[in-house]
Amino acid sequence: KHKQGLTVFFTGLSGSGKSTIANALMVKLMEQGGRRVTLLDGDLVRKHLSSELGFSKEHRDINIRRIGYVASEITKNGGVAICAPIAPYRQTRREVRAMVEEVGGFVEVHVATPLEVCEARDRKGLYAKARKGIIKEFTGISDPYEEPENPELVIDTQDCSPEEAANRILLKLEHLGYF
Ligand code: GGZ
Repeated sequence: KHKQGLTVFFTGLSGSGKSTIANALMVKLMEQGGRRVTLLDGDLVRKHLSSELGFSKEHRDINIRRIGYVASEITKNGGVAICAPIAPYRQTRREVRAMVEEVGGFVEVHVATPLEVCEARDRKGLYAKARKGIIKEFTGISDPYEEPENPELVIDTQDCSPEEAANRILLKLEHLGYF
């Protein structure tokens, strides 16, 4: 297990802090050295891999399956893939887990910042637009988010900084035997 490839799969609402924590985790893993780390951030995947897709259930599922496939290839080759999409559907996350677990490790991290907090922060103004109906099918407002039932780790950003969150994940990875 020590040298095995691994996918760290974040899931959570828009503005929950997934990207920030994923970046902090990537920096820490790179500092440790040893393993190649690839960050598949939601925004960059949308730009480079899924630019033709919208936010219907069908399109989100295609997006998540693409991310899962790339993550499984990285994992198969002994690398570390960090993914940070919303990934709102339980069944689709389950499919990705199954695909990755065939070739290595899968660690699901639920960034469980409550909707009220994400909406109050509203860093990009998207929640305001979603409330007005300017953005349709917005996760948490007018589209579902199915909470993970058995994630390896739950992080609430109200009681820890991105730095602390990344440390908690590192600790978890050590306990699970990946490092
Ligand atoms: C949710 C949306 C939507 C809708 C645009 N619903 O906070 P952000 O801006 O930077 O991250 C969100 C990102 C979500 O893309 P994902 O690929 O992670 O979603 S999924 O996993 O469901 O495929 C948000 C922005 O895109 N965004 N419209 N309607 N988020």
